[in-house]
Amino acid sequence: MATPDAFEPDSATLLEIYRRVALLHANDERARKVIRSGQIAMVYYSYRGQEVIPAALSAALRDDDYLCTIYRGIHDMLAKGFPLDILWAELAGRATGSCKGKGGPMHLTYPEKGIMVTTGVVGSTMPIANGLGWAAQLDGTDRVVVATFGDGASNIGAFHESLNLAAVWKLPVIFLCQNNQFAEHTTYEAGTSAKQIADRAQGYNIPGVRVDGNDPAAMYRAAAQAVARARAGEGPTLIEAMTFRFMGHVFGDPDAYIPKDMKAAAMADDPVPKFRARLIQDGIATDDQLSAIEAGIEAQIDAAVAFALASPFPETDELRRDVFAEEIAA
Ligand SMILES: Cc1ncc(C[n+]2csc(CCOP(=O)(O)OP(=O)(O)O)c2C)c(N)n1
Repeated sequence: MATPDAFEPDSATLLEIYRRVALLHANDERARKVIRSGQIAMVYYSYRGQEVIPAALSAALRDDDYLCTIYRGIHDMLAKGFPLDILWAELAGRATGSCKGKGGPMHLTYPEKGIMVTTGVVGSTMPIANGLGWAAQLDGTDRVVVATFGDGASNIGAFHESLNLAAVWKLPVIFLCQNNQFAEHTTYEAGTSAKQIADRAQGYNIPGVRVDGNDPAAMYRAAAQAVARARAGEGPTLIEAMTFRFMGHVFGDPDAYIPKDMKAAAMADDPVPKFRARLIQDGIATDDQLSAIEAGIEAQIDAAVAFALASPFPETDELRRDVFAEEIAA
C-alpha cells in the first residue's frame, strides 16, 4: 500500500479537479435554464452543491474503472467522461442519445468510460457494483468499481447486504455515500438512526471514512486511498462525503422541509467559487486561466445542446429494440 503522501493531490491534479467542477457546475446551470425555457421537458434532479465529490473521485479513477450511479448522478457521469453531445441528446429523448433516446435522464449509460448504470431504484447501485466487482475479480483485472448513492439509500436492505458480501469476498468496490443531508423530502434525522453513515462500516469490518465532500483535497485523498486499497485486492471502503444539495429533491421542489437558515448557510459556502478562489490564492492558476477554461466549457455545452435539439426523435419501431436480447416482433 502506498504511503499517505501518495494520496495528496498535486497542483496539476487540483487544476484538473477544478476543470471537472466547472463542467459539472455549468452543465447543471444550463440544464435548469433549458427546462425553464421549455426547450427540453425532462425530470431533473439537480446536483448543484455536490460537484466537488465526483470531480475529485474521478481524478483518482481510470477510464476502465466502473461507475454505478443514481438519478441524481449526471455530475458523476460527466466527471467520469460521459460525452456532452450524446448526454444532451439522451436528456432530450433524441435518437442520437447514448441510449437512442429511450432511456432519458434516469437511465444513462456509457460503458466506453465504465459508466455502467444509472438507476432510479434507491439502493440498487450497490448490488450491481458488487456484481461488476466480482466479475473484475474473476477476470483477474485490477478494475475498481464505485457505487454512489444518497444518505437515504443507506437505510435500504441492499446497502447492508452489499457491504457484507463485498467485505466477505474482498470485492474492489467503493461505496460512496453523497450525504446531502436529505432524502426525498425527509431530513437525515427523521430517517437514519446512525449518527454517521460511515460508522455503519464497522458492522461489516471494513474502513468507514467521513470526509468533507466539498473540500477538493480531502475528497481526493479519501477517494485515492480507497481506490488504492481496492486495486490492491484489500477490499471495499465506505466513504461518507458530506455535502448539501442546493436545489431540493427534484426540479420544481419548493423545499419547504429544508430549514431556511441551513440552506442559506450552505449556499453562502458554495464549494465552486470557494475552490476557484483557493486556486488563485495558492498560485495554482490565474483568474484569466480559469475564465478561459470556463468559456471553453460553455462553448462545448452550447454545441451539445444545439446537437441534441437538432437531432430527430426515435422512430416508433425502435420501441421493441434493445429491450431483450432478441428483438420483439411487432
Ligand atoms: C426503492 C425505492 N424506494 C423509494 C423511492 C422513492 N425515492 C426516490 S428518491 C428518494 C430519496 C433518496 O434519498 P437519498 O438516498 O438521500 O438521495 P438524494 O436524492 O438525496 O440524492 C426516494 C425515497 C425509490 N425511487 N426507490
